[in-house]
Parts: sequence; C-alpha cells; structure tokens
Amino acid sequence: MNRYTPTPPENFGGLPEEHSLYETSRAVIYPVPLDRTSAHKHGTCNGPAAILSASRQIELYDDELDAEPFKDIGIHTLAPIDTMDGTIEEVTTEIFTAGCSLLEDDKFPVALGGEHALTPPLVAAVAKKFRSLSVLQIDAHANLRDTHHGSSLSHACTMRRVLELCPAVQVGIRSLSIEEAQAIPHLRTKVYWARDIARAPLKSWIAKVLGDLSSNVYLTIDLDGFDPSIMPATSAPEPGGLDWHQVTSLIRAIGEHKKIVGMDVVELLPQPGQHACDRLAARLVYKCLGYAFCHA
Ligand SMILES: [Mn+2]
Repeated sequence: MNRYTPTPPENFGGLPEEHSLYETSRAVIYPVPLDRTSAHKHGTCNGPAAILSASRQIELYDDELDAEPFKDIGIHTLAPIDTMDGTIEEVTTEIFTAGCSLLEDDKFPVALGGEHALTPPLVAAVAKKFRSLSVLQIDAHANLRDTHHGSSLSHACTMRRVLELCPAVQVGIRSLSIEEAQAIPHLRTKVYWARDIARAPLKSWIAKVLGDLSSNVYLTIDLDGFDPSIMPATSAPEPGGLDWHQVTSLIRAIGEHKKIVGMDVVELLPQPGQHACDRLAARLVYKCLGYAFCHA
C-alpha cells in the first residue's frame, strides 16, 4: 500500500512500531470515512477517527482471552481514504482495489466506517481470494433493497449487493420494508430476528448461526445492531437490539469454529458526551481481532 501511514501514537491502539509495521502485521486497520448515501443523519465520516482515538484509551490486555492480542497479531493502521472526491462508483472501486491489495499481501482487513455502503466492495475483494465464503451481518436493518433513491450502491442496498457475491446470515434484524420482507424467502440469506434472539437461550441460537455459516466468514457489524441503550451513537437507532454479551459470544464462537477472513465495523456517528459509544466500537474491533487470531 503506497500511502502515508499513521505512526504511534496515531495508530490503532497507540502501538509501538514493532507491533504495527505493515510488513510484520497480520491485521490492517483501514479507515473509510464514507458518508454520502445516508437518508438519515450525516456524521459517520467522523466514525473512524473516533474509533482510533478511543482505541488508544482501552486496555490492550484481554481478560477473557488472557492475552495481549496485539503482540500475537501486529496491527497496522492505514491513513483514511479520500471518500469525498469522485463519484460513489469511483469510491466503491477504490475500496475494492485497496481491499484486493491488502489480501494479496495476506493481511486481515478491518475497515472502519463510515456508512455501510463500504461493505460490498470489500466482500468482493475477499470473495476473489476465499472460496466457501459467507457473510455474517449484525445489524438492526436488513439492507436488502435492490435500489434506494435511484442508487444500487446505497447503504440500504448493502446486503442485497453482498448476496450477489455469497450467502449471508443476518443477525439482530428489526427494521425493514414489506418488499424486503417478501424478498427474504427467495434470497440466499438466513435472518435471525432480534425478537427471537431476545427470547432464545444464547447457546441454541448461536449454534444455529454456526450451522448456517460456511467455513470462511466475513464479519460486517453495523453498530445499530446493538440496543440503543448501549449504542445510541448511530444514524438510525432502533429499539430492541442486541447486548454486548450476545454479540461477543457469537463472534467468539465464530472465531473458534470458522475462519474469519475480514471484517468491518460501520455506522458510528460520534456525538458529544457519548464517548462510551466510541469506546464500545474500539473495544469491539479489538475483541474481534482477538477472537479471530488468538485461540486458547
Ligand atoms: Mn443498520
């Protein structure tokens, strides 16, 4: 990647060079401050910087894994890409190209959003490299519209585009149109409704999700999948969402039973006084890296 590279303490985790050089890092943080197709509130362009800033305040020892995952993994941080110049089609192509070059270098891509429209080009890059791929989406919204406001690249169409590349499992869903609901039986997706998960024992629904995923899994986590009581800082919060332990237990199980090959965390809309949300997002990224790489 021929780009300016954030050095300590600007990188994810404020890591020293020995644990954050591109050449020796297995994971690469890729900030994508995309904020162009939202029909709701703008501001997700500030998400990546808020996550990076919060990442330098969290503990880097993981009590659950009894490890310091950054030492095993190496985490490099790229400079954010320019998402404002050019058409949305050009920006989408640039995200795809950058994703391809990370994967060619055998890196584990971690995109920080930014809005959810960044996911399909990254999944396309991952699908070029990994066979038997499926996408695990955590989200309040189905995002299964074929077009939205005349565009097929809108955040509202993200999972419809993903399904053109590979099958998916959608977890925490609780907001969609009747057209999307009617399309679901005809699409290669499995939906785990938030209302069902709320009443189901943790182990039983997680086991079913694992059964629906293929051997290689890309994670796309829209932070509005969490309940707004713990994650109000998104552009389209919906009541009745997932809690921290439901989400982390699911991802831990996926890390233990599948190969996680890339991920994104999207839709953080940082707000004054809500630094808990920025920290949740940073902690989530770090947790996922630990689950993906550090097995007991
Ligand atoms: Mn959403």
